[in-house]
Amino acid sequence: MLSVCAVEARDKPNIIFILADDLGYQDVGFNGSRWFETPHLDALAKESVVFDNASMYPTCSPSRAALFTGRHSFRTQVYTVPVLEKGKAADNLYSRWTVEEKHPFYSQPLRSVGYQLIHLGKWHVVGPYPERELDYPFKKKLGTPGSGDMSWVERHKREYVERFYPEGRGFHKNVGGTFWGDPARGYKAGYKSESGGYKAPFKNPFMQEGEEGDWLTDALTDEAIRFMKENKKKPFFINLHYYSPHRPSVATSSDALEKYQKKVLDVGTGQSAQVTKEMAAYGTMVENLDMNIGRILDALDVLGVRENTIIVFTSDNGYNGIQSFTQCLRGSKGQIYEGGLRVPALVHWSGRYKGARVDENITVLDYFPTLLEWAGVEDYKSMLDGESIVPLLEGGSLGERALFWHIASNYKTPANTVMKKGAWKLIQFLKTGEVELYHLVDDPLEERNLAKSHADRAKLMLDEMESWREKHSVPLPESSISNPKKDDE
Ligand SMILES: [Ca+2]
Repeated sequence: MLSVCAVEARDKPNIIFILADDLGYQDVGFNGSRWFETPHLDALAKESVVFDNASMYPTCSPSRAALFTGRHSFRTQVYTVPVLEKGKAADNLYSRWTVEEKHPFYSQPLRSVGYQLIHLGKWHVVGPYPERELDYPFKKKLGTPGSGDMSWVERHKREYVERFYPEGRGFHKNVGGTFWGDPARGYKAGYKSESGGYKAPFKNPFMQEGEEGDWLTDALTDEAIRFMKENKKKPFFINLHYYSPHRPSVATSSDALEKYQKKVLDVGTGQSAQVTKEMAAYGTMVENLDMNIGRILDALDVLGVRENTIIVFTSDNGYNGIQSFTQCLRGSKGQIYEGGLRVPALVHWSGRYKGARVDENITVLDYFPTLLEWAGVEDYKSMLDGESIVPLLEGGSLGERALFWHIASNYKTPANTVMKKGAWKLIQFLKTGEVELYHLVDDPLEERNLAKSHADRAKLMLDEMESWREKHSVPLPESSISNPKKDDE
């Protein structure tokens, strides 16, 4: 009986889920940039299914909570990065940082069917003080220890907090994952430190310290390759969630920095001729990330497991407006316009899927059910909000789906619900009730709000959005125009 199970487990594909942090849709060559240098990804994209309309949430925390659980923000109560939230309590449902145990992570069912799993890099789905998150909803936003304050470390290695770490969620190993949203947190000077946590010493208490000159992204890749070698005979799952290229923007070398500072204007994307030092440094980090993806691909070839390994590559939200630019999309990280939501996304399985570009909408919620299908998990009973994208990978369609984002706290955009259906996108701001309607094919820059000129379409979509909120009892901030409690006042 044991040997039968072993054979079945070995036949499952290996999966590598590579998540970049804050990498914009057009910060890669395969989506039209002539400024960024991503030769390995561009070559991979030619043999992959590339998604042109893959959307996440506009910030890290809600994207990662939704990715791991396959559930909407209002279920995990993670709407925005907690420390970034702005404004009065009445205008916000303040976010959790720690995802509660009642929401299973995809790593748990994958482990149950025989995968060997490692998480590397940014985790961010546990808060610094989970014990302060018991009394929900919160009266004020959550806080965080200052940069360089390591007083939380020992507490996080104990039982109560450990359960919210990768090993408590089904992974066999964690390298570098903690509550940190960026790697500079070990340094008192934070973003102003020369290292930024990218250059050793990393000061990350959840991974082995590097030697002078080591680069964090390279070190995480080394650990991923080691794990592949150790587990090449078993199905492995590598959750390679790089910290890079999130701020702080640290140049990989002075030569690389100089190269990006001398770049000429890319006419297509508008990526700049007068580049800031920050953007040049970010360019070096994107190039380094791409080089590391090349290393992963080479390792798969050397181990002879490429044919049976699925690679997902994407980013957790749009580009940070301080680090990058495109003239082809509106807005950036933190905003619900396409520059904030849309990310590069590809799926590669050389043994199975042909290279193609897909324009159907997919969201962060679709990965969990897709992973279950790849892993052959047939008896998963827990609730999921997305759909497997396997039909799209095989040249089919998922039909015209209504997709939703509910962001009930304020950061760069006031609290809102967003709905996409085909090329149409409706935004309702919760406090004012103001509505914006865009046709993303005719108007990719979201410059023409059609809410008045296409009032019938806007009403139809608003009705569908309100029914969706009603059906799922989606909570609203106290000051929301649609909040029934507000009407009673
Ligand atoms: Ca991010």
